[in-house]
Amino acid sequence: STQAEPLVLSRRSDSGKVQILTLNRPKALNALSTPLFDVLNVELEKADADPEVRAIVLTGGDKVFAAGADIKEMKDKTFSEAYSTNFLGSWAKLATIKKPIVGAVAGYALGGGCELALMTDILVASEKATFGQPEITLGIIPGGGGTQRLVKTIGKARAMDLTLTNRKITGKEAYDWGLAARLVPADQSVTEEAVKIAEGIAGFGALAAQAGKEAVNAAGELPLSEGLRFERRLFQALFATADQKEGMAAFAEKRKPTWKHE
Ligand code: CO8
Repeated sequence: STQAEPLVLSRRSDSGKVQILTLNRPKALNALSTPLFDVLNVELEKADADPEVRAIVLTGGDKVFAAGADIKEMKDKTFSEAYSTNFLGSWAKLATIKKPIVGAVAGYALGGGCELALMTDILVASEKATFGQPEITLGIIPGGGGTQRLVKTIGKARAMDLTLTNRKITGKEAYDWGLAARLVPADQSVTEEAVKIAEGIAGFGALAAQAGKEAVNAAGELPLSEGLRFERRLFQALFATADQKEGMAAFAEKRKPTWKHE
């Protein structure tokens, strides 16, 4: 890429506990590309490995999240190129990160943008956000997990509607349908709200946060009896942590806990 600006901006919140990653191709409405994911993936891995970072925010800024995969970059791809390079294979790293990720969507979250938003753990949407899967208008289908994660998140009827009709929904609808966890008024910053939420998570013990994320995500993979067993085993395991002793001692002593994250 000839771009001087990094494709993803990375900064730490004032507390030092939240890594804020901002998609940064404003002129292309943050269109997603393999070079962009190369940068994003490095930043995600750094944040996941850094013990000072307790939570991550993924945003496109307060104007647009991402208007999908870069159509200009992929329009001439052949099957053999796509297959031999495993096109999109590196685009789902985010879903493997252990630390909680708060997504912040303002403006467009279309196609791969919607799918990337679906990979975050807690999604904050602006009322004026626009979600959709316009792939059918291009002769393709969602390729970043959209068809699978939408069904699990909003149900088959609505997932089919988005996938087959190019229907767009607002942030308010995304919130009402359970795609977004929080709704932010149109005149407020989704990024600021997401950082606030991430700071809240960062104020708890890191092991409990990681275990909570892991257990909730297991529900999407396991049959109920196995999921319940997995949850109980993780619950029991947390009694081996200093944070469980500290959290419960602090409650009994009517004071604030001091987490050791161990
Ligand atoms: N790819 C490349 N460039 C884009 C894209 C895109 N997806 N979206 C916008 N741009 C560019 C435009 O070409 C334009 O560039 P230029 O100024 O050089 O002409 C610039 O961004 C501004 O866009 P517009 O002028 O079109 O802005 P408008 O406000 O008129 O329209 C829209 C905004 C409605 C969002 C319009 O840009 C649009 O329809 N964009 C394409 C949306 C789309 O079809 N997205 C789906 C792409 S396919 C996909 O995402 C496959 C998923 C792969 C898996 C991903 C896993 C995470």
